[in-house]
Amino acid sequence: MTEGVQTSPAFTKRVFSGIQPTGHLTLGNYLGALKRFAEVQEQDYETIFCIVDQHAITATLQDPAALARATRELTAGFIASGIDPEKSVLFNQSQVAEHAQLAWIFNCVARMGWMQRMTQWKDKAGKNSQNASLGLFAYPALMAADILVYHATHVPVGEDQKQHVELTRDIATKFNHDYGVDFFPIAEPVIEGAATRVMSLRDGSKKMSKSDPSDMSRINMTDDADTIASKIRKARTDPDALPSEAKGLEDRAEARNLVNIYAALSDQSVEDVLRDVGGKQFSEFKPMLSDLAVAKLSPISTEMARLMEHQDEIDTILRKGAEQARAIAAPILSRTYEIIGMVR
Ligand code: AQP
Repeated sequence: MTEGVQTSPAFTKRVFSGIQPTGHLTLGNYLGALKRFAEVQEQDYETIFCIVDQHAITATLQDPAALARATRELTAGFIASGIDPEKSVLFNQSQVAEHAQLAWIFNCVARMGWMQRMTQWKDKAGKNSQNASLGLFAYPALMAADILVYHATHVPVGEDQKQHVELTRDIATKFNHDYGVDFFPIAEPVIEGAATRVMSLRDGSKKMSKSDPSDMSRINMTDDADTIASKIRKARTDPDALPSEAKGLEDRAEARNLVNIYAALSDQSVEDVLRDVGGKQFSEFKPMLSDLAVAKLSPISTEMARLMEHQDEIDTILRKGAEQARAIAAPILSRTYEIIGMVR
């Protein structure tokens, strides 16, 4: 057996998660992912975080200069949000070939029917699925490889990625069963906090997304204080005052979204927030939310801008992270090939 690779269920508690460099980071990425990553880094886990640039080319052609810039900006976003490259492995996916190599194996494990059921595939391919890339269809197999090439056991994500982590579990289970091994862990999605699904500021039924054509639908981590305040002032709401209990938000998607954002940014429960703001009109609540968002996000965007002036340092961090990542991934891939019968 390849040295250093566990095949028993006693896997190291290891976190893996990634973000696509597909545009400016949003408040949704921050609350659903980055803020959580910084928290788990301080807990009892090994932590591996990845800028998934190979996923970023699945939906549309990316301008090469924009992709390179977004990769560095996202790295700066990770660091400014509290990911410490001395404590966590931080790198971009394309520097570690093992992701794509294991993804090929998983393309042969996953079934067409599994992929066709993925809601992200249906949303992103839309009505014109014949014209979507094969990469977009196979996206979840690459994501499974991202996670399993490190034998990661825990995957912190926003609500929208839960289905992909479940598919990762299916792939691991089928591989283990097909080859009669207990080799890949059955990774757990970790979906916690008040803002696991931050919604668009313009439409409470749609996820806040980097690629939404309307910039007013999202708060970007690079927005300045005036822009944040203006987007929150113009956010869609209803005419009623805020309720004092969470039950009162049930049929009020936009109001619920703003309260969830407030709760997540202030590290409080929704119930605690409503105890303070219940009865207030949005004309009073929105400025409170703007002040809080600016206070929390400005230091991060200032630090991101500072880091972006030192691109060589960012590139060095990514290269070093990739070396550390390869040291974990290479023996796991090698053992995978042995299990399959691929001569080494
Ligand atoms: N609105 C959101 N609320 C909570 N979490 C979110 N995440 C994304 N949007 C929200 C979480 O951020 C992590 C990285 O996501 P991604 O960039 O890899 O892909 P995505 O989920 O498709 O994010 P976007 O912003 O919608 O990107 P585009 O527009 O490029 O598709 C994941 O953990 C995700 O759950």
